[in-house]
Amino acid sequence: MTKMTPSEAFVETLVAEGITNTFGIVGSAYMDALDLFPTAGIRFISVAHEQAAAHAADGYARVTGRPQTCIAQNGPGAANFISAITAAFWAHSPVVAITPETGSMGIGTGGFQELDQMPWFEKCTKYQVRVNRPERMAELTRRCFYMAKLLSGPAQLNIPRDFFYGDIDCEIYRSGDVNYGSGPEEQIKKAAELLARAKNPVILSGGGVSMADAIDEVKALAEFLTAPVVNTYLHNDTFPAAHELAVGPIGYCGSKAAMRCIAKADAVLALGTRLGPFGTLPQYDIDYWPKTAKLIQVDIDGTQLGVSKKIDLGVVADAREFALQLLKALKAVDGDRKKDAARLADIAKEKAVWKEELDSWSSTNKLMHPRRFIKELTDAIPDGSIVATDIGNNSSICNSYLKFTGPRQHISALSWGNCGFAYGAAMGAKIGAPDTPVFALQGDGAYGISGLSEVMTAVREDIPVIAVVFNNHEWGAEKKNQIDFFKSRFVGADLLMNPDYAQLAKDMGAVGFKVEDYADVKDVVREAVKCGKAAVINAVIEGGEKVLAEPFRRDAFKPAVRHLPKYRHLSAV
Ligand SMILES: Cc1ncc(C[n+]2csc(CCOP(=O)(O)OP(=O)(O)O)c2C)c(N)n1
Ligand SMILES: [Mg+2]
Repeated sequence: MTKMTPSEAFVETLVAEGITNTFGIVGSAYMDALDLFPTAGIRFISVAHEQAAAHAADGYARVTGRPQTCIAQNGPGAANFISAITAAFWAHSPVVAITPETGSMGIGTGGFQELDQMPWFEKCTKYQVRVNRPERMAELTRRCFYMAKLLSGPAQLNIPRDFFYGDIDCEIYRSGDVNYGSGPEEQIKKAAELLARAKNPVILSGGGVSMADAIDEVKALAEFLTAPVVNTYLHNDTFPAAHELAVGPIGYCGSKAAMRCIAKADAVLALGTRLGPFGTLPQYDIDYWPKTAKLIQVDIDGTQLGVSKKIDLGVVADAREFALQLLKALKAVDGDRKKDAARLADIAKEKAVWKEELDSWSSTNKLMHPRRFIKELTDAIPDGSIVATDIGNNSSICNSYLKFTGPRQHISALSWGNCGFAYGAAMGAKIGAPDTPVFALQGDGAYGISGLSEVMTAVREDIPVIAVVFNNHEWGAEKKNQIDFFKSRFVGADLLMNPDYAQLAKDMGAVGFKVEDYADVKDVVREAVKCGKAAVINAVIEGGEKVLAEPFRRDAFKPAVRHLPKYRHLSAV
């Protein structure tokens, strides 16, 4: 036991947990601890809005595979975390949100910046703790890191601000590691038998595969089974796109090849995925989910097994460990299995058909048709880059085009679907992978929510991310709904008077590029990567009815019914 202050215990525990960077906005509530950060070797990255701090911690955690932190002033600062922490929750990303709060003697009195922060974070964290005595600072800080790893999601460390002060005796050490292992032997055997019997086994590779660094193991499994590998929604990095068995992602704006391949499955191995319902909805009028196929679901989060689909086998396991043992078990039951040439040919055919169709959609020479621009952009992004994608029509169109070489490269908003995700996440990703080009792909609307102001952060903190702003002068994804379901009556869907984001970037000290011709895209991307500074590419693209992709939620709309005479003209029926 060593005598120290709770601030020292807190900071020393962060150091023991490997924290070298944290994101936030300076605040009096934790200033006594903040003062120690530089000496402790912790860089405090000062952002423009706490939402970006939490997205950055999330992006950093996804790229490094280790818990990362954000910290905020009590009340309004902590409240600004909420949307981003929820994104991390659904991404199973181990973010430790540090929320100093009102002093312990003032809780419940309605003092300055008072917020009951525990219920606020209850539904978006996997674990919460309020430090209830200063003596427990190190223990409960450490606990948050352990729980974030164990439950693979955000943890909240809530600290009454007066508990940073005093003298305590404590011991500093690192929390334990977590490994879910391969699952019970009989389940592995059952999975092997099920897959060995199948004529058309398909592997559905989820975020857990990327998080467990299980690509090689999935590759070996897929090759043994001659099984096409489908990525789950917005997890395009869970299998190398160049592999002959890679067929791309299902879900919104995904790959028709993936959808057609999984539709033919008589057994699906869903690895490292909760099978989120939005990610398996019909798309392009293809109702691809194979309802009669045997379904094996493997995830470290047992609470998610069988939630959205009826499963034949649910295994709580680490994707990598499970895949390793499954291959051994498959070899034991089906050792003579040969490469299935007919299936390989079918997969190649489906991929060729989809490529041809997508190319035909993207081959217009009309200046700055979004698909043509996005094709040029995704071709120009160097192999191995990390790409953070936002939510919007154009960032979703990217799902059809984005190809990755390895895990932890596609950092997306997933089914939390919040506009304003990408820039903060990209900043965190860049901190985690400083030698890798990192892109943030955002619509003009999303960029305005959280992007534009964070360029100041990237400049100030020298975080050279490359933002691409799809500047179509509209909240395109929502405008598409108004086109399809409200006879093009636009309310709040236009973004007129957009500034020149390239010029604005320059004014903020970043490098700015304006692209109005797809022929310039490759050069601009090359320049942006080369410049080594925060860069913004203002891509002025077409918008509107002719170019917008399918709406997100066709499934959820009903014809507009208006009974009152004053609204009758707005009725669709
Ligand atoms: C925080 C948040 N607010 C609102 C929405 C609803 N929404 C979904 S997509 C979208 C439009 C996005 O527009 P933009 O970023 O310009 O991209 P575009 O669709 O034009 O490509 C909106 C407003 C959301 N998903 N998240
Ligand atoms: Mg837009």
